[in-house]
Amino acid sequence: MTHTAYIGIGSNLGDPVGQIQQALAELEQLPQSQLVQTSSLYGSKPMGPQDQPDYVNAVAKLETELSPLDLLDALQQLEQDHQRIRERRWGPRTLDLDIVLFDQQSIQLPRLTVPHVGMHQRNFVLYPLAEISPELSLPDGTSLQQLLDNCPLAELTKLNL
Ligand code: A4P
Ligand code: MG
Repeated sequence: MTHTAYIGIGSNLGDPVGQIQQALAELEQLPQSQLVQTSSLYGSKPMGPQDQPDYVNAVAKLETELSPLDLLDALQQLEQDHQRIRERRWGPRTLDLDIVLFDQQSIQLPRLTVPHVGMHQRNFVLYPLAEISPELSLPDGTSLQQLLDNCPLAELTKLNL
């Protein structure tokens, strides 16, 4: 069965734009999956501790035959590949891949919560998501537009690459 998954991508170490472009190329190679759409890349101020570099964020839309946990495994493997390469030079945090939405499923497992718990507050998830799929809604019926109305664009900027 084919599922639609939205993946939130973030990086703030090394060469974040390069990390994300490489991650998108790797998502294209994911088994039993097709990368159908990607948002623009966005520059964003760090959420959480401010003593870290700005982030680059994007969202990708996948059609996949993988189960949610198999998809999570594949994404974590990609994260590890990036961390392994960069760890020596730049530190531990180079690529974050989060499953934002998986069909209209609500998933509560020890390893996986979908929709992603933080998405309501994260302009760097919501605006790229809206660029790809403005008509989306969450499993609880909340529309993406409602979330956007409550989440200021603030300092999120679309990068012109
Ligand atoms: N996990 C549970 N649900 C999910 C899901 N839907 N997708 C579990 C992916 N993973 C999920 O993640 C910790 C664990 O969450 C995983 O083992 C998985 O089983 P992690 O990425 O290894 O660790 P983390 O960084 O401590 O957690 P997390 O939640 O990914 O970090 P955040 O909250 O995303 O914070 N500011 C800007 N502007 N842009 C950003 O992208 N990102 C962070 C990272 C902070 N500030 C940011 C950004
Ligand atoms: Mg993560």
